Amino acid sequence: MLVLPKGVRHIPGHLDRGEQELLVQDLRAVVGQAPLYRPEMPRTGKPLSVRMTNCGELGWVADKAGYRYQDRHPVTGTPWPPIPDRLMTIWTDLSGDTRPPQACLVNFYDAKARMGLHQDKDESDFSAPVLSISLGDACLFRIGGVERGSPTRSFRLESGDIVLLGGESRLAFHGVDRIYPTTSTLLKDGGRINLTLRRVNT
Ligand code: MD3
Ligand code: FE
Repeated sequence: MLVLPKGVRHIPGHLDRGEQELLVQDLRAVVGQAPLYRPEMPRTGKPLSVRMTNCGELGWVADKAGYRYQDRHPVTGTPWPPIPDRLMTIWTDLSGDTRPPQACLVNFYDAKARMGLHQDKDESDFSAPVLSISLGDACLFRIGGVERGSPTRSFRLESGDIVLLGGESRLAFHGVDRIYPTTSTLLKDGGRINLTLRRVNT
C-alpha cells in the first residue's frame, strides 16, 4: 500500500469523462484570452519545458527577473481572464477554505516536458491548500518533505484525479518526473494539463 505524506489527499478519478471534457472546453476559452507561453528560469533565461498561462486575479510567472505573481499576462500585457465557474465550484467543494482562489496556474506538458523538484513559496498565504487537477496523459508525480534532501515518494496521476496539498505538505518539495504519452484520449493532440488553484495573499 502506498502511504502519502501527511497533508496530501489524492482523489483518483474525482472528475468523470464528461466533467473533464467540459473543463477542457473552459480551458480552450481561457487560452484564447491568455495564450500559453514558455516561462524562463530566473538569471539564466533558460526556457522551461512546460508551457503556462493563468486565470484569476493573479497569475504565477517566471522570467530572467525571477518568480512572482502578477495581474497581467507577461506577453500580451492584458489582465488574466477570470477563473471559470466550474473550477470555482470544485474549490468550494473540496478545499475546505471559505475564501475563493486568487490564482489558477495552467501548466501544459508535451510528451517530453517535466518539472524538477521544487517548493511553491511565492505565495504569502500558506494556510490554504493548493488544489491540483490533472487532465490528459498520465504523469509520474514525486513528492518529498520540506527539506530538499528528505526521501521522496512517487505516484501516477491520471486524467480526472485531484490532489489537495495542505498542512505539512504545503511546503513539500515536489515535481513531475515524466509524462506517459498516449495514455489518454481527452486531448486531441495528446499532452497533459495540470491546473492548480491557489490562495496567494492573506
Ligand atoms: C505539493 N505543478 O504548478 S501539481 C506547480 O503537475 C506544480 O504541474 C505540478 O508543481 C504539475 O507548482 C504538480 C501538484 C502540486 C501542486 C502544488 C504543490 C503539488 C504540490 C504545492 C505544494 C506541495
Ligand atoms: Fe509546484
